[in-house]
Amino acid sequence: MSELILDKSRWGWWQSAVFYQIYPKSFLDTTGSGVGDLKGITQRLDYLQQLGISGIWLSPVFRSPQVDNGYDISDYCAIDPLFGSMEDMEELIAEGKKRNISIILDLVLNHCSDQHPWFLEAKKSRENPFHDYFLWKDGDGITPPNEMRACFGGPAWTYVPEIGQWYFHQFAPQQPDLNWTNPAMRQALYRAIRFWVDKGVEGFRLDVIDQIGKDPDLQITGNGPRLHEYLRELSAAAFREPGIVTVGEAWGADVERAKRYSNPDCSELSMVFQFQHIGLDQQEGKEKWDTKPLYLPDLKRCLAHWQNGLHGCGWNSLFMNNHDLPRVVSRWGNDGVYRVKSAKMLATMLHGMEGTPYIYQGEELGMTNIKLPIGEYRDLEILNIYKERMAKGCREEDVMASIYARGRDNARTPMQWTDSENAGFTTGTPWIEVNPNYTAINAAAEEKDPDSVLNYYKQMITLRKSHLGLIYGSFQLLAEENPQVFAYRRTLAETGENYLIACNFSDKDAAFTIPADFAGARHLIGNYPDTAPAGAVTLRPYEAFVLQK
Ligand code: TEU
Repeated sequence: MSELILDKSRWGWWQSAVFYQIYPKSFLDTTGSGVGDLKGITQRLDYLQQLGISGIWLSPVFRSPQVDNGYDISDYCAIDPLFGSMEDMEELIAEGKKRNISIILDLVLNHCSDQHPWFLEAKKSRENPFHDYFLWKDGDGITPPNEMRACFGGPAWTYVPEIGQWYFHQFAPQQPDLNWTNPAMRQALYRAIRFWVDKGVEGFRLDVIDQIGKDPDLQITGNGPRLHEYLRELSAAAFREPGIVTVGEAWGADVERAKRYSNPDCSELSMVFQFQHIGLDQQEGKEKWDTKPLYLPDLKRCLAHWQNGLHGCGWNSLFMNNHDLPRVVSRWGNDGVYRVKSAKMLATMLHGMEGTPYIYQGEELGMTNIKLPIGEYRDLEILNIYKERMAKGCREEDVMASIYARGRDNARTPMQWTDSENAGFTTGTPWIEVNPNYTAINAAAEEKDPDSVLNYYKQMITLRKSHLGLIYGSFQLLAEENPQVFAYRRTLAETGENYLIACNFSDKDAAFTIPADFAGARHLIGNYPDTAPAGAVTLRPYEAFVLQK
């Protein structure tokens, strides 16, 4: 059945797919440089095929000064030598296709690098043809044009004394914002995208796409007035083939907006990453940067709102973590004694819903966050937070506690392949510390252990692919106020399929009543060996299962 649904020439194939995010710096190093590379990804395609995924979202591998690990692109049509060559990319695409694994590239279209030739030209003079590719304001170099702050700290404006103007940047000063009001700039981006489509790339993740319609004069960053107009133009110009999958990163998306983004008329994108369930703020003053403790009823209500809001008129992406967010087992699960149980529970909760699931590398192993001394962190966001808060007089242990909870590098440590030195990630010195728990948590050990998190992910992915109701069924939240249990039904009227997904989010027993119509139901998957009986039951710590009736 899955082959039928996963026909990649058809629109919508990605609805039955599971995608896997690779953060290339930390995946697998084949040269001893200490940094992962494209050849390393090609080497592990068999591993990914066995996992059952249909596509790889590859964080940026384009030429870049790497100020923000590739999210600062200096050439959209070249591979950064750090990761290998164009031939390596062509080989990855071809080897991926042999295994029915699509390559989805990460397009950073809101901004580029200050080392991009466009910007180097633009800052030469106000008359330069590339000047208008960026957003400028006249000024004296002392007072920025307005109060806007950049996401990684400091003002959103940087002065270029040679031309007496400030340029606008929502992120680091080395990431100048592109001017989307300029049609020539937009066409230049579309040409770069077509370059990759012609190479066989089958999809794109669009970085901070809801920020392209910014208007610094009006102090607007996300959801600008022309945003959806730009997206429709982009889609028509660059994503013409029905098989191309697109997922936009949209921190500012609510359900109403997401319906427009993921409208089945294909006028914009396939789907967006929305962040309401993640419960973290994007920017707006870094005081709000800290993680919030999980309150399960809120998470359930939020996800239910998205499930029901997009059913039949849009499409959800399902994810719990990525390269910007804490590892989920450390955040919503339990990375101590219940690590394996809670990682499986979280997988059940996510993969049981309607939408396209995304797995962040290492999540399938139950990899955990790391805590490092400040000097071992590499991420500019962490380093800025540390500097800003220390300068304000915060206590160092408080600053570090925030960083341990939310810092991006905690989830960016190398993939744990084996129990040998550096987790089998590199023969050199890794660019960032390997989590010392690799001796216990690694892919080689999990492949051999039938009860591992890895083998559970494989089963869950297989289950999804072979049950239409888990892909397309409607969603109904159960036991909304229960503070420990997240349970829901999935129903596909056309085929008469009914599913019950029940997940205990706590390390205590939890009472739950299995609805009467599930008496005698089939136990499809679960993280405890024995089947739950019907009626009033006790869910054991982090217990999760899927029943079918
Ligand atoms: O992230 C968008 C973004 O706003 C993040 O900065 C996020 O708010 C923050 O990391 C949370 O702590 C995208 C990329 O995913 C991220 O890696 C880039 O740094 C950023 O855009 C700039 O391109």
